[in-house]
Amino acid sequence: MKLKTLFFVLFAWGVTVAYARELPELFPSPRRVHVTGETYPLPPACALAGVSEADSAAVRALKEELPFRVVSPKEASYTIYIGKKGDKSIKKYARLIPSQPEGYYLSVTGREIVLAGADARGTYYAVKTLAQLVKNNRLPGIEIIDYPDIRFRGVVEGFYGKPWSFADRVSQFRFYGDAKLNTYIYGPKDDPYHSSPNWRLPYPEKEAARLSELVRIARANHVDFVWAVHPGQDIRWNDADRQKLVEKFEAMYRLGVRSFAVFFDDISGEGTDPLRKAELLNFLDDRFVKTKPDVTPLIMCPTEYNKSWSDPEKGYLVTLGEELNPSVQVMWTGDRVISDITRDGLDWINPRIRRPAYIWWNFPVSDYVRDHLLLGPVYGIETDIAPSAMAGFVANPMEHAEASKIAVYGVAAYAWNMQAYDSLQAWNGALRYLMPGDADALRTFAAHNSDPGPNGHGYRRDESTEIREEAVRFVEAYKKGEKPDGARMLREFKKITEAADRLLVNKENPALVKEIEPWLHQFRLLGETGREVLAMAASGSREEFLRKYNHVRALKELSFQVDRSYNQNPYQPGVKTATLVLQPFVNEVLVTAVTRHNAKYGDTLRVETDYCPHRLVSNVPQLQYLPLQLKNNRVLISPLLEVVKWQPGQWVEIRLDRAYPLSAIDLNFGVAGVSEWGKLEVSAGDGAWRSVPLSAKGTLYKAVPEKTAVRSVRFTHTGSGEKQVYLRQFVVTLAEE
Ligand code: 14T
Repeated sequence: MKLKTLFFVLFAWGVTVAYARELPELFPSPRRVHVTGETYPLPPACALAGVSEADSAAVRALKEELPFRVVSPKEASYTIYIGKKGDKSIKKYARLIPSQPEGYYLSVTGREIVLAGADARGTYYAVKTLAQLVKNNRLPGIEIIDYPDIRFRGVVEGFYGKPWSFADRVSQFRFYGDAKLNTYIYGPKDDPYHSSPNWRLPYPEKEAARLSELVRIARANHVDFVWAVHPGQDIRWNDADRQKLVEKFEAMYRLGVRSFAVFFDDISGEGTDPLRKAELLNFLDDRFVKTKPDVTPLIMCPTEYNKSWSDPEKGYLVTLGEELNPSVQVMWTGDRVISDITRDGLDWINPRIRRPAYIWWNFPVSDYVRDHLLLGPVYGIETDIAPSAMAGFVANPMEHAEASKIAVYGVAAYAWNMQAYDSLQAWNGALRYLMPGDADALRTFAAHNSDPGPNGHGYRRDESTEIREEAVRFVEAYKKGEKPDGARMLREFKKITEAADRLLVNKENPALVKEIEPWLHQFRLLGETGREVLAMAASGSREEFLRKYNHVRALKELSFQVDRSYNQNPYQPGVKTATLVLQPFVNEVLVTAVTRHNAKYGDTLRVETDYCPHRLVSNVPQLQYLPLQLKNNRVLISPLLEVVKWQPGQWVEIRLDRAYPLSAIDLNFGVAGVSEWGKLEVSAGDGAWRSVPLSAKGTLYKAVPEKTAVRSVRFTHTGSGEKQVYLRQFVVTLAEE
């Protein structure tokens, strides 16, 4: 390298570094940025070149987000050139525009701004980036060349539970515009007109009007509103039903929808057939999608939508890969229903379906752990995947729309620029975006509300990472009989109460506060309980200990009341917070403190933690890791939404911590005829089992065992052949003793 060039490079680099500090953080990270080192005051008046031709959403965003006064070219000393490749206004810059769809070239100098898109959406994104560049009413001298890694990026509203509201969705679309997300797939499991049997019916007028309005707002933010149908549970492979589908698509088209999907997830029976499915989808593709030039490629979700469910013998995925029109996009959740997205995982699926998978990432969805919030950083999506290995990347969110933005922000950062993805940076950015004035309090809350707790999918997240080691150290030392320094733990619990209080009265983001409010109350109680438990551990006098002990009991009862009063859905009712590290910390310290106190003073104080003493044991793989719930005198297996494949000889057992008299056992596997292939048995715990007869009412089965004490209850598949059932209910009710 010549000396002159070297100096130049070092100089340019120095300027870049210096101004990178000044530069507002751009989100998602642009691909190439060059700052000149200058900054300029926002021009009060400027001419706009290209507005008549340019994308209308881009022009509107420009006028809304930047306070310019528009003047005629003659009066102006400053000009904004806006347009897309091929437009006259930006002809001079055409060779600087990246060729990738949605890409753009942006530059700011002392005399002009150039916003040049590869296409209309690219122009819009150039404006969105420009808006982020304004800081203290100044703009930096800058050049940006930018484009996304993944073509379709966004959210699939695909969860079970209360669908998002109109206001939720409007707020999402604005956010997607800011985050350069271009896709929203509408597929709420609990919308009757999306799923069986009502998918055949048109939306009632009022709902249709609302959907139409949503489609319009999505479009104004350059978001493709994809309407999905979920017909698999009762579809018949005949002409009548395929016409019904076309009719429904036509009706949605009239409402403004230009993107469509067909989901075949979580179904059993006829609808799973891959050949028939491919036939139907190709029909829809040929007769509907391809006849309308403004409709985007059809998307489908297979029944075997993850590796653990795919049966290599039956070749389901390969059939789809071979038979489906090449333009049809195929969704995929990874190695499991809920899992990391990895390079190896994509290397496995893509050759089978003969196209890059369209990722349906089941995060931060919480429909399988509805008493928890998933607010932690986005991680477990690999950054060394070739962008071309994924046709799309959409996240399935929580029913809490605003709170889901934390994770969706991370997904947006990842899908735009994988190489630059930094999990913690995106997380912090999201917290500031949602609550600029209370980001620290929100961080404290989110840091302790990220793990879903034990669940049937075996999916876990880090939680309380900054205090975890300290918590372990404290408990270990305390149990050994040492007097560990609790200052750091105490500080954390104080921070928790402060954060909860501040968030409870926060006025910046009322939608978010409303969603998380029950958890904030629970979090506040945790902060108090933590402090008092630490006080018990440190306390010298018997009187003080008793006072703290009584307070902790009161706090625990209050926490129990919150858990029983809010979020009473039938699946995982209640409100849980900080369950991975801090709740166990509180319980361990409490139990140790009370035991020690009892020994020292001869007292008989009792402790109740909400830990479930009973166990589930099973050799049915899908049931093995399901948590048990304890509700008053009822012990139950957390219901599962998926189809459970049950092989002959396999059983599921509730093993109680000791023998109890039972008043009832209730089973609901979502199917009738259960007693023809299975038997229910109880045991006193001595290894001997006796059968109990079942009485049926539809799919509900009930047994009332004799009043002898029972330690274990099990149900075994004693028939032949795989059974497909739903675990709706498995409840053991303990009798009064
Ligand atoms: F279509 C799929 F890719 C998919 O993930 N479908 C559902 C989805 O609607 C749900 O939100 C998500 C998380 O619970 O998982 C899928 O549904 C299931 C899958 C299960 F294994 C629901 C319950 C299950 F046990």
